[in-house]
Formats: sequence, C-alpha cells, structure tokens
Amino acid sequence: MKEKTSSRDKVLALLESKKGRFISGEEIASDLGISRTAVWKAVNNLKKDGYMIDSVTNRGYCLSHGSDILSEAVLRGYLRDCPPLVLDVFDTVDSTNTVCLKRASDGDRRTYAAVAGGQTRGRGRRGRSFFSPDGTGLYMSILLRPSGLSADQAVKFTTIAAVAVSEAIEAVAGKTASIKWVNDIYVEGRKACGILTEASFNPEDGTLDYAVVGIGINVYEPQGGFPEDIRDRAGALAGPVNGTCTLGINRVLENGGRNRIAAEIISRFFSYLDEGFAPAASSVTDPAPRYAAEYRRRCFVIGMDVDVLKAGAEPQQAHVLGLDDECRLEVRYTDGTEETLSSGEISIQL
Ligand code: BTX
Repeated sequence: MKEKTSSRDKVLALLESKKGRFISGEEIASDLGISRTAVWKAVNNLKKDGYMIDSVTNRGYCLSHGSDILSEAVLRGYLRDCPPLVLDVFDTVDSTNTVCLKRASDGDRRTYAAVAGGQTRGRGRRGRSFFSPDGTGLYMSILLRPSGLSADQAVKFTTIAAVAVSEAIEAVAGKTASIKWVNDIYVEGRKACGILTEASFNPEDGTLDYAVVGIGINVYEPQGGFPEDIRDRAGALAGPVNGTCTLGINRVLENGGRNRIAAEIISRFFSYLDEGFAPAASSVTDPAPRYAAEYRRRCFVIGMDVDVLKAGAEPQQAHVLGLDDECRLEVRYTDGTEETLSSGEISIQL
C-alpha cells in the first residue's frame, strides 16, 4: 500500500514539474525506476482524485494547467532552503490555526505546518470569522517553538509573514501586493489575505512558549462571488477556476497554483525568520533587517489618516507618520500626542 502511494506521488511530482507538456509513459517509468504498468495505474489514481491529465497514444501524459489540487508531494517539490518541517495537507479542516494549537498543546516541539483548501471555522482577529470556502483559497498555519523570545517579539512573526506572503503573491500571480498594517495584504485595492498570529507564553518568565502564524489567501474568486458583507472589500489573486478557464488568462494556475504559493510563503518566511530575530541594531551603521525595509516599502498606510482601534476604547483619529525598524506604527493623534504602536488595529478614514 505504501509503495503504491509513493509511486502516485512521484508520478504526480514529475508531471507537475512538466505541467502543460507531454511526457511519455516510458520516460516516466525510466525516470522513476518503476514499471509502465505502475505509471498507468498511478495516472488512473490521480485522475480519480480529480487531476486533469490528458493521455494521448504515442505522446504520453500531460497534467493540465487547469488542475490546482493541494498535495504534500507537489508542495514539497517547490520548497527551497527550508528547515525540517512536518507538513500536513488537508482538503478541509475546521481551522489550520486550531490544528496547530492542538499540536502545540499536545507537546510536539517540531516545526510544523498545516495547509488546507478550505476551512469550516476559519477565524480572524477579535473573534471575527474568516471566509474560507473549499477549493478556491489557501489556508495555512505554521507552528513555531522558538526559545527565549519576549512577548513583544511575537508580532514580528506577523510582519515577516506579511512580507513573505506579498513576495509569494508577486512571484506566482504577478500582481503587486501591499500591506495594510499590521496583518492584511491588499491586491488591486482589495483585501486578498489576512494573517492571524496566536501565541502562548510561559507563566514563569513571560517568554514565548509557541506561536502559530495563520495565513488565509483568496487565491481564485469563489464561485458566485464573495458573501455580501465583504463583497466591497475582498479580492482574489485570480478569476474563478472552472472548466472554461483557459491558458494565458490565469497566471496563478500556470505558475504552479496553490501548492507553489504555499511553498513560496514557507520558504520565504523561514529565510527572513533568522534575520528577524537577530540582536537589535547596535549602531546607526547597522542596517534594519531586510524584511523590515521590505515591509515599510509595501505598507500603504504611511501618510494616511486612520482610526486607531484599541480593545474596549473609542476609535481615535490619527495621522500615520511612519514605521520604525521593528515595523511598529508611529502615529500622531489629533491632540498632537504621538504614540508608537507595536500591535493593534487601524481602519482607514474615507
Ligand atoms: P481580521 O479580523 O483582520 O479580518 C477578518 C475580517 O475580514 C472579517 O471580519 C471580514 O470583514 C473580512 N473577511 C472575512 N473573510 C475574508 C476573506 N476571505 N477575504 C477578505 N476579507 C475577509 C484577519 O483577521 C486574519 C485572518 C486569518 C485567517 C487565517 S486562515 C488560516 C488560519 N486559520 C484560521 O482560522 N485563521 C487563519
């Protein structure tokens, strides 16, 4: 049973690497060191799972660009320079953050990521829900167990993730991604991604025990559009995917779809992570970490008038002055007082 599963995944990874092109059954068999019958069986299993594979006599097999099915084998094939990572890929879960939180409370200390194609109870900040329909979005969470980090450093996970997501969107969808401090990514003026970091602290010394960084992206427009309550602000990276979606109009599909976006995010997130937690700059000649410069470049609220929202308090009008090297938001209130916000929420004044 195990051998059968791995042949299927190997064939899938090979077809994915040559997506849109034909490769003969003989070539697949010799590349993977399996029989042509095993190739044929693997292709049939993949077709049963919904992969769009053309089989043509004398040409072989071709995985269509129309397929965008999340798969651990394909996702792993796109990962680069990533630390050892336990990875689960689900069709649908309640919430990938919940999966990670449960794993953390069960005591697993390994770095772990949960990736899903839909969520039944996707959540945002302050008890809000995050619309997570099956098949058109990408929902993922990374469980981290760094040692010795103070509570105020947890917010860096959100800012590093925001940069990683923005870069991944640009690499795969070819569209500019901007950041609304602190945790939303906008594409073409609409919210296409939200990030929710949840953390637990050691009661003795207040250091971080674990953090879960959850990322939800509207990859394709959902069938029937977004729900009424978010229709005017939510957006996706690409149009709807259906039988009529053709090559050339959907760059996301051509560039590897959701598996590639997830892998780009994970790879970029870990590559920024080390520098994000380097000791604070000790002199003016020390440059700010690369992620902070990149975050500032993309953050579109600088210079805007906003409402600062704090739990249990009235919104306060403020002008955004800038971001410091830790990506904290520097604001001036209407009474002239200034504050540097390390976390929280703002809404843009229209
Ligand atoms: P947030 O509280 O900043 O944003 C939630 C708000 O955004 C909602 O109240 C609604 O107005 C709007 N919204 C809801 N769904 C969407 C959507 N799909 N696209 C655009 N706008 C929307 C942002 O919280 C953090 C969201 C994190 C979601 C990820 S998904 C993986 C992980 N698992 C999980 O349960 N949450 C995280």
